[in-house]
Amino acid sequence: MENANPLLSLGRVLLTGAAGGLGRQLRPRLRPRCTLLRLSDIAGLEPAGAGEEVVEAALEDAAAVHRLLQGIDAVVHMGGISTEAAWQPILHANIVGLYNLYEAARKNGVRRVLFASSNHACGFYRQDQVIATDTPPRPDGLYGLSKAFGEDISRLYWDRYGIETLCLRIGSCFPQPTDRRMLSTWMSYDDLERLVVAGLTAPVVGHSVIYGISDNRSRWYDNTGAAHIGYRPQDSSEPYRAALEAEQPRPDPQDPATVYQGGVFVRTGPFE
Ligand code: NAI
Ligand code: 15L
Repeated sequence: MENANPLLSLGRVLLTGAAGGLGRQLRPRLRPRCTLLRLSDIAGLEPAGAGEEVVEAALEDAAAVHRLLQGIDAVVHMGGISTEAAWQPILHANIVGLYNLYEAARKNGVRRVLFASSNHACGFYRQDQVIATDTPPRPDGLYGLSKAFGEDISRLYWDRYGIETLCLRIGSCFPQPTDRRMLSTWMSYDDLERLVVAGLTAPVVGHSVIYGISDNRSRWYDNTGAAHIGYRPQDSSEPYRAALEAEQPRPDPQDPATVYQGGVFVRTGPFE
């Protein structure tokens, strides 16, 4: 954690998915910078501390989501189904939930959203390709499809209502890379914080896409088109390479999970 400057106020921020892996990382990192940090999830949360509000809400509950966005300046939207799953939960949390979120943003006058998209919106690009911030989605499953929907609904609300959204095509945000694929997709928690703070403080976001990755040597993503966000990753997967390559067998080059950027997601499911 760094740059915890109490003079830098991010305003009144809503963090959804606050009980999740990334939400729990962001909570203490954002709180010192916000006038108010409103935390929400469908799952239980630690009680509110100073400068916090805790509100349990299901994303598919339109009235609850409307109340959630009242008096909010910006939303960091981490909530929802975060992996490949059956259609019904994805439909409720990631499709209906996003519609509810953008309608609530419009009705409450919220000006900016950071939307946790995913590399799986583009999982069927090949690992020997480098894709850019204007590369269209190529989802690798229902989960990736729901993230592509998020990128599209946020563009609609920018074009029509001027609500800014930064779509974070997050790679693999975990304490450290744990397989060969993550040498290309990994983002550290400190870089996640840098990315979210950059997205909340950039003077102009409009509707933009940025890849959520650290400064990895091997990469499939080119963030040149998102230079206006001012995200400067400082970590890298490289220090983990030697141990990972020594521990893990060379993958089968014919396996679709090795051919495509989405990895095993390209052959996961379907689920009923
Ligand atoms: P997570 O699964 O740990 O957290 C998601 C949170 O959303 C959970 O606490 C869950 O209770 C909540 N949630 C699920 N359904 C809900 C509903 N219907 N209403 C309200 N809340 C609901 O996921 P994680 O790892 O923290 O990821 C956060 C976001 O970032 C997710 O949207 C995920 O798709 C995205 N992402 C994460 C990546 C990673 O490497 N961790 C990579 C790419 C994208
Ligand atoms: C994601 O979108 C998931 O939320 C996360 O759990 C990882 O599977 C990540 O992608 C990844 O591709 O490593």
